[in-house]
Parts: sequence; C-alpha cells; structure tokens
Amino acid sequence: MTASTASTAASASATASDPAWLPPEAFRALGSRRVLVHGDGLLADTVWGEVTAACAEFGGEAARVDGPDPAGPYDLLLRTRREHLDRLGEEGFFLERAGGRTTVTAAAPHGLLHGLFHVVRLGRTAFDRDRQRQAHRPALALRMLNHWDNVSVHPVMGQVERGYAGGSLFWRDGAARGSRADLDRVRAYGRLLAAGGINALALNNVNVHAEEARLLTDRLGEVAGLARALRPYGIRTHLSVTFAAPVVLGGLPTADPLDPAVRAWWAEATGRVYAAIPDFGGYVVKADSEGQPGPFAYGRTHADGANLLADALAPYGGTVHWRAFVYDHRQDWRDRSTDRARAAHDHFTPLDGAFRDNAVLQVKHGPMDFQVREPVSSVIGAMPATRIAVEIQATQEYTGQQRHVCALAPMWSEVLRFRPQGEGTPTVAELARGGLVAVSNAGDDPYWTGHPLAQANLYAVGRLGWEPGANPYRLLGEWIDLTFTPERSPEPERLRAGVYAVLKDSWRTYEKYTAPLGVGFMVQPGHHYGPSVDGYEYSPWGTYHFADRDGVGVDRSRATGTGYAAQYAKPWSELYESPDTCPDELLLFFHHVSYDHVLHSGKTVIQHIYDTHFEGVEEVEEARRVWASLADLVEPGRHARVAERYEEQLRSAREWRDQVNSYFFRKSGVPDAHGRRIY
Ligand code: GCV
Repeated sequence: MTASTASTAASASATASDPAWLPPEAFRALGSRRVLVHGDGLLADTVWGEVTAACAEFGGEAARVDGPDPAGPYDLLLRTRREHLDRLGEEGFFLERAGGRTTVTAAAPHGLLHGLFHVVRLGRTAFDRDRQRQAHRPALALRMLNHWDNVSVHPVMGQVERGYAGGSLFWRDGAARGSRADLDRVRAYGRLLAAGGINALALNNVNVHAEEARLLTDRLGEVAGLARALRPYGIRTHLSVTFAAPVVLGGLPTADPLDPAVRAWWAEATGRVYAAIPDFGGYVVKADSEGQPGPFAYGRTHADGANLLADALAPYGGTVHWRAFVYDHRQDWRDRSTDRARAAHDHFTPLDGAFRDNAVLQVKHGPMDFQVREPVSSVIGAMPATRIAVEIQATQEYTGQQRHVCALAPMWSEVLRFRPQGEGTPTVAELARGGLVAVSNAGDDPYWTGHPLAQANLYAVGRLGWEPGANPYRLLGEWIDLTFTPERSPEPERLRAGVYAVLKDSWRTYEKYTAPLGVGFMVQPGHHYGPSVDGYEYSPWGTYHFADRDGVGVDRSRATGTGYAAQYAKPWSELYESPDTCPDELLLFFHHVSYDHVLHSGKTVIQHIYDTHFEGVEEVEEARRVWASLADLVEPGRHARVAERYEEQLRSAREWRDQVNSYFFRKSGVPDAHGRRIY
C-alpha cells in the first residue's frame, strides 16, 4: 500500500464563481475523516483531488492505495472493483457501512466519482449508522445538457440563444475561452454538473450559424480544448452541426444524405473529430426546423438524414441526437386545419423502426414548445422501435427568463412519470432509452444562472435523469441543504423552510398568473418575456388561443377539431377527447369552450382565470416577503440578487394579471364574482 497524506488543497473548487451546490462546507463530513481512495485513471485522479482538497480543508486524512484490499484505520473507502461491471455499469456504485466504515465500491472510476458526490450529498448521515449494501445506478444512461451558445454575439439572439445568465461559458469575443481562469471555470462547471449527475454536454446552439458550423472542421481545436476541461468530471462533449455542412464547409454541390460524396464527407469529417477528441459523444441536429436545412430539400426522410450521421459516428461509438422539433413556422393563421401540435407525430411516427441504433430521436416533452403547461408529447409513446430522448428546457424561455422564480423539477417529474399507454405500462422515463436532455440555463454570470434560485433547476436535471422516480420536492430539499448548508446556520429550520417555501409551488404560481388552462403562449413575440395576449394570435407560428366573445381554447378533438387528441393511445385519447373528461389544467389546450363552461373544480372558466391571476400575484407577494425575512441568514450578495429579482417578478406578475384579466373581461363581458379591480 502506498499512501500520501493531503497537505495542500487541490484546485478543484478554485473559481471566482459561486460554488452553487458544492460549497466547501458541503464536504465537511467527508473531509474530517480518514479516507482511502483506490482506483486508477483520470476520473479516479479527480476523486483523489476532491478528497485531498476536502481533507486539507477540514482536517481529515487522505490516502491513495493501489492494492485492492487495504488494511489500516479509515472511515471511508472509495474503491473500484471491475468484477461488478455487469451489475453497476460504468457509472453505478454500491454504498454500505459496517464496522464503523463506509464503503463506496464502483466498477469504474466514473462510478467512483458519482459515489463520492453521493457521500457529499448524504453529509454526516453517510457515517452515522450501518447501511446494508445498496446499489445505485442511473436510470437513464445519457443525461445531457444542450447549450444554445453562439461563438459570437448574434444580432438578434445575443450570444446565448434564450440565455438569461450572461454570455457563453465557452466562447468570448468570437474565440473559445482558453485562459487558465476561463478553463478553470469550465472545469468548475463540469464539476457541478457531475455532482448533479450530468454526463454529456453539447457545446453550441442547435441553430448553427456560419462561424459555429466550422467547429466541426477548422475550429475543431476549440472543441477539443473545451472537451479537455470537461473530461476530468466525466462529461462527454457533443457538438451541434448543420445538415448543410458538406455544402457550406465541404464545398460539395449537395447535402443529399444518399449521395456517396456526402456520405464520404461526413465519414472523413467525423474521423477527424475522433482523432482530436477520442471520447467525443456525437452530433445534435436541428433539421428542417425554423429555417435550418434538412433532408426535405432532397426529397429524403428524416431517417435518411439521421442515419447518414449515425453511420459516420458508428465506427467510434458516437450517437446522433436528431431533434423532432419539425413543424411549419410559416403557417397561415386563417388555416384552422394545420395544427403545430400534430407536426412531430405526423412527421416521425411513420419512420418508427427506420432509425439506426445510434440515432436518437430527441423529442421536446410537450407537443408545442416548453410552455408552462402542456400535455406530454404523443410522440414519446408512439415510437417503440426508436430510441427516444426527452428534451426539457432548464433555460426559462417561457417560464420567467430567470427573473421569476420557477422551480421546474415538479413539472419535469410529472412528465417523466407519465405513462403514455396508461396504467401498468412504461413511464416516459422508461421509454426514454436515448436519455434526458435539457437546454442549459447557465452562462458566465457569477451565479451561473442569473437568478441564484434557478440553480435548483440545473441541479434537478441530472438528478432526475439519474432517478426519474425521485420526489422532486425531496430534490429541492437536497439542493437547499447543499447550497445553503443550513446546519451551519444559527437558525437551520427557518432558513431551510424559508427557501423551500419560496421554491416549492413556484411553477404553479407562475402558471396561475400567465396563460391559463394549458392554452400557452400569450407572450410578447420574439423575446417571449411578459404578457401579450394576442401577441402570437395572427402570426405564422401556429400558436393560437382563438379567444372571442363567447369562449377560448383550441379544439384538438378528433370529432370536431384538429385530431391531435387522437394521436394518443388510450386511455389518454379518450380522456382528452371530451371537455367533460379532459383535466382542467389542459382544457384550453384540447378544447374551445365557452367562458361559462364549468371546470371539474366547480368554477367557470372565466372565474378560474380571474381567481388564478389574483392568487398568482398574491403568492408572489408572499414569496417576496418570505425571502425578505431571510436577509439575516443568507449570504448578502445572493440575498440581494434574489430580492432584486422579486421586485421585477412582482411587477411582471401584476402586468400579466391585469392584461389577462382585462382582456378576458373585455371579450366576455362577465364581471369578476368578487368585484375585484379589472381594467
Ligand atoms: C434554438 C424555440 C425557441 C428557439 C429555439 C427553438 C428550438 O422556438 O424560441 O429560440 O431555437 O425553440 O428548440 O430549436
């Protein structure tokens, strides 16, 4: 046995950024003990660095051993044992405690890293009682973030499309970040992501502009540099590519997926990528969508397109994530038969079984576009012979743009636990064999996410990907305990309960004061912040609510509407078909009803709209008050940042309330039953 005792802190946590859910304090329980690490390779070195840093900080002792059965006094053993690979996979681990020792056994260093962060999450409880051996293994093998980062600042979208946390973590002034401090920050980001359970990341925007396209070829070195910074934490790098790459980069006359020269071009380009980045994850593609090029131009299917890239990646074990977000964004609003909600199902379900094994169809969780309330996309349950990845949006494009508190884990949890074929059949998480993908909400803001409480969403992505059945409120509590370390606070319970209170129902609060009953949009066109009830009503984007003097909502029934409800299997197709059985929260998504239609709640639609909008604002007022009451317990900078954002949230929520209520009062002429102020 070789041993070394930690004397200096590793630089793992050295960063100017907020430590988020990995403050040094979170390592106290581990760092004050005698810890043995056994394992080789880059990720085992990372574990060792974490352990030595923690022990240096909190007075523990760290030793690294190369024999499989170390003797001697220790409290925590972190070890690898290859023979458990079948049971644990590369990322799983066993945790047990007996005879005063806690042991993490992984089959591979990646599992050791996850085991380490699990011990951090458990804190003191990892050491305070015996535990029988328990296996921990991620439910979803791929837990990926998609960054919508541009290399340069885009004239309309800024540097990070739909980004609300500053500029890109990866590029600045048109070049990849390469300074020591920048790369430390990328590494610190990878560290946070790994601690939440993320294992893959696509660096750049799915809308691939000219400069970003070149990341695949002559700018590949930038990708390799960023991949190097993420690798020590087990994050594999992926790239968004343009389907037109053979034309725009290769100078070929066509990007036709069946053309031999095109196939050869992709094979060669991909070979160069793997020469530079041997553990490269693969490509993400947005094709034939919102102006991005795709196979339709050549009369080919999306399976032809996806398989072209899958074949290029296959020799290296790479994967293409092909997005299903394909719809007509130049629709005529007068045309009531075209329904954007149907589009992905209509395009893709006929192709079930036609995709290669390493082609994953990446489907947004709802049929429209990340609204605060949508049904689960019908595509997810309708393609059993295709590997599906479910895409969620951590960046809060339609949920308050990180100026509003909106904890999304409860919504994502509902999605992941939904059973598209009904009771007794697989959940969305079980069907998502291609993984869970989230659009990242992080940027170069010192708090990573603009709004410090939006960190909870970033944290929840990986945790839910690892354990989709986890109670989302437990995960919120976990994030609070790590981030705010309440046990070090003079008033742990007041701190914990206060932060929990402002987060817990924040998604439903946001829903209350914005677009009602699943109808969606009503946002200001373009930037999508703030209310504009008719903002998209006469637009080409396929996002309408059809409010008139008698009623509101989109008829998507089979009998009289667009037929979207019939794209579901039973029981959902039947449940959604009739306004009598459709769940209240989705009523206006599936039906056009009169304002005096009575919901299951017993309220009329119009009274529901008024009540929820008044309640939503009251809930924001209360949350702001609770947050203000925590001023003495929360680090001042963080407290002030959140307090300031509550002012804006409240202003905006009142604007939403007044515009939505006034709009529907003016349309319907029905007064509020409680006589409250409507303009
Ligand atoms: C990256 C929505 C957003 C776009 C985004 C698109 C997508 O339409 O508004 O900014 O583009 O979704 O998911 O591709």
